[in-house]
Amino acid sequence: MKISVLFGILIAAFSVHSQGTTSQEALSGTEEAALTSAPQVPPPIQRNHPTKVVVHLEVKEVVKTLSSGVQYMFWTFGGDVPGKFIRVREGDEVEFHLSNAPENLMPHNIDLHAVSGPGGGAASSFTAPGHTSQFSFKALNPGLFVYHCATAPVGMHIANGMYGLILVEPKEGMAKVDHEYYVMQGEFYTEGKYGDEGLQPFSMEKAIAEKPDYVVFNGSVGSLTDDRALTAKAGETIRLFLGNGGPNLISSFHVIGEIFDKVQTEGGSIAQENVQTTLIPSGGSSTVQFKVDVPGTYILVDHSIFRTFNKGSLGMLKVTGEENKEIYSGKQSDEIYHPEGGAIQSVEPPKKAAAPKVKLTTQQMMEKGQRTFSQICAACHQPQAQGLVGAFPPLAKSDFLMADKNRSILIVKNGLQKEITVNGVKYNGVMPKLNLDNVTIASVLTYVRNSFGNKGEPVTVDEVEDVLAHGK
Ligand code: HEC
Ligand SMILES: [Cu+2]
Repeated sequence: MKISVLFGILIAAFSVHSQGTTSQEALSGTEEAALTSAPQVPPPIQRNHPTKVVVHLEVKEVVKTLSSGVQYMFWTFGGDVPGKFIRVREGDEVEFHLSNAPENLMPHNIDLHAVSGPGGGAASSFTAPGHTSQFSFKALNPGLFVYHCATAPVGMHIANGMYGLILVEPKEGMAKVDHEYYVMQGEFYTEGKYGDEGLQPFSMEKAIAEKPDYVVFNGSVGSLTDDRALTAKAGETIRLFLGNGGPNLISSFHVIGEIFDKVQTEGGSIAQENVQTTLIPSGGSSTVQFKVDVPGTYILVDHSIFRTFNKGSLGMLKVTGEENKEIYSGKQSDEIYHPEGGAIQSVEPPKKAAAPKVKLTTQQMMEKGQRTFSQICAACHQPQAQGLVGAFPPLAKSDFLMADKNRSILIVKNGLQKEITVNGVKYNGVMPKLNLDNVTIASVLTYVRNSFGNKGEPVTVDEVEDVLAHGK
């Protein structure tokens, strides 16, 4: 008798407890997710029940400023690096629509670390230019999660800026703060050195060596400095949602002049207190919270400090308000922390040059072809066109390439997806359709047919037009 009563109480206690820890709440309603660009964060979730959240995210390949005078072809989730911030609630069903803009060159997908399922959604979201894919997942675990592109070559897609954060708020909500901001670190690997001007192609070699030229917050040098700094007033509380896209480096995130009152290490649930520097793994996150007590400019850094002063990982938090001499009695000055590069002016992305009416000389086509090769083809076919065993066929001394000029024009125009044999080795991969214009196709083929040990006639624009008109 007594035992069964006790048992009943235990069962009751257990079922109450289990309701509190698993997502048994009923799903109701549908809403479109509010997405924001860094450093903004969507507003806290007011719902006390899970719902269906619809996310529309568009991948765009865009030329933007990496540093003053330096442009880069970024691959983005939503037009900027990092990608849009997504905020949902524990237990929500997320219906994800990934669109790949028609003018893009590459296929893309998304792996969200908040997904419980194969690839984090990667295979289900694989999307060619001009297409939209849809898949759904249940946000089972609360936390701050990274998402990124996972299309081959994965490292290159991440290095070009394809990462962002998704916050799954715990069902009990998060403590109120005065400001929430979104800051995500990432490295860029360029052909030129830090500061070399112009449009900089991605360097696969430096990426493999893990030697970036740029380490930045929010996609560019100076994204959070001067009039783009984060702001607050003395006495206010701040929460930073921090992410690290990598693709290689670990961040030692620190705010000069502040101590984090709370840190949810690696974006997890349990808060650690009174922390100076928090490690953010590549492909990981950290949520930090602190109160700013006195006015001044606080500097956000990766405390692997050469990155900060020589590669760009420097941001600012400008705090206004009343001095409090008891907490800090000193002359306020940010001089010694002033960024060496100075202010960044935003630059309009250069317009895509219209196909020139003038005929290029073979020499000019070789030069244009070389640029196209290093910006587009090298990522897969490798910098010396030597190919990658089991994945990408060589263009260097390729019997397949040199055997049929017309066929090579069609491949570069339309992509290729069938079994082929190059120099006696079989390949069966996917070369995406690259949306190149005829001058570019002629130039890049002229270049590859006369480089890397190949020797052949140039390919003219007339030949390309002719082959494409007749489809053979
Ligand atoms: C995203 C990766 C990727 C990019 C970028 C790419 N290719 Fe390819 N390419 C491939 C794959 C994979 C194959 C083999 C396809 C198959 O097996 O059906 C291929 C095959 C070829 C072939 C025929 C095989 C050979 O070795 O001769 C040529 C020619 C070629 N690519 C040229 C180019 C040129 C020129 C560019 C740049 C304008 C380029 N590719 C960009 C992945 C790529
Ligand atoms: Cu991608």
